[in-house]
Amino acid sequence: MRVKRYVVNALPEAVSMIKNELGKDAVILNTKEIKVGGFMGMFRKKKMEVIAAIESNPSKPAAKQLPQQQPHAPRMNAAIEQLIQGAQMASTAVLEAPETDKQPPKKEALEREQYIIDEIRDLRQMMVRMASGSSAEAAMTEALGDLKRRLEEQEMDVQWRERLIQTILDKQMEGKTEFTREQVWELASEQIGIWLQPFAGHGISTEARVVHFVGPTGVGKTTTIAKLAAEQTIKQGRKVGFITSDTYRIAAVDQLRTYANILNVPLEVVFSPMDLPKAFGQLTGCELIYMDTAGRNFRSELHVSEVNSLLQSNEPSETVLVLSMTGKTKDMADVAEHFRKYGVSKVLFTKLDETSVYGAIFNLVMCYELYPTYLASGQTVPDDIDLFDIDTYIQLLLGSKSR
Ligand SMILES: Nc1nc2c(ncn2[C@@H]2O[C@H](COP(=O)(O)OP(=O)(O)O)[C@@H](O)[C@H]2O)c(=O)[nH]1
Ligand SMILES: [Mg+2]
Repeated sequence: MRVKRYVVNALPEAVSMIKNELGKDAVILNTKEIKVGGFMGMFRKKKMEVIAAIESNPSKPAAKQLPQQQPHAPRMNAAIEQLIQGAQMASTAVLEAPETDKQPPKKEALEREQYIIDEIRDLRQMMVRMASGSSAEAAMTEALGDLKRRLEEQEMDVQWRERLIQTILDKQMEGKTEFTREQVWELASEQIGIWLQPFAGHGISTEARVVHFVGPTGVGKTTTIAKLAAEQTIKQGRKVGFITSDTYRIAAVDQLRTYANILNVPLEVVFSPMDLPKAFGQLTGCELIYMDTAGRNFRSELHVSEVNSLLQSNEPSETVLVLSMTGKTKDMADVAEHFRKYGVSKVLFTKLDETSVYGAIFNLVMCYELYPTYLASGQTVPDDIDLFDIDTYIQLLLGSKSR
């Protein structure tokens, strides 16, 4: 029989040392609290002395026999069993030993037995906690993996994706979270909500008498104007007027004129900024004027500055950049960047019905500090438009929290 003494801080520490050095068949014969070090009897540290033994023909150390990938739990259980065995042996040995001078008295032996039983109970609890912790961690890792994939699919910028994941990991470290997919989704939506909050809920200013709509060709400016005008005239009972400077395409004026006729709204056509004062003069009776502009190659700053010259007015006014969700990310970013330079801060996204990828909204809002006003999701005038709402948007972005 080979016997070895270990001095450790706590029992679990000894268990792994014993298993490595003496193998899985080793048993713990005795444990006791001791004090070591110090100076003249002071500053001594509490330690634990563990005596373990193995039969003379021991099996190989357990750690080497176990495959590398073996999960923790079975090894833990083996360790618990071993400890119980060891403790039983130790306590039986102590109890059955004749009471010679060298043996501890019976009372002490009983106390020691109780001590060992308590230790084992603590150890078992600790191991159960560790085992359940590792399965929760696996669930967390899976949920975070799902979230990462979702955000990638949604084309959320990588820097924001990483920040979001980090925030969730931090929460996990603080122990403030469970590890389910639902919980991870909730944390993600809470954080995205915090980021978007400063930009949401503004809509188009009710103070503005003139609202200009700018943006690339075909994004849906004219259709959007018709939708908003219908809402203002029919539901709010306000007097609305239209101005269009989109004279590049013959059909463009006709398109707005058709809506103007349906809604019974006056329309003025301007060919240059010089025509603007006259047009405003014609619309003095209107509480609200929507101005349609021609879509140009707004990836070029020159065209942006050109349209900007049309937007001058002495009235309280606001300019809304219209972007289609079917546009390419890089093109949308270029347009947003150019218009941002000219002070345009409101944005309206169209054609949400033609995509299932919504990250661009978040990216543009955060990157250029744009205020999302409305989301349009269809060709039907006036129904297919809604005020931007954070919760609805986050729901689109993150999708269902259950698989
Ligand atoms: N699917 C879809 N089509 C839209 C939406 N908004 C506008 N459109 C369509 O996009 C096309 C271009 O719209 P238009 O208003 O003329 O764009 P503009 O050139 O920016 O004025 C038209 O066929 C519209 O019906 C939308 O939210 N969803
Ligand atoms: Mg148009």
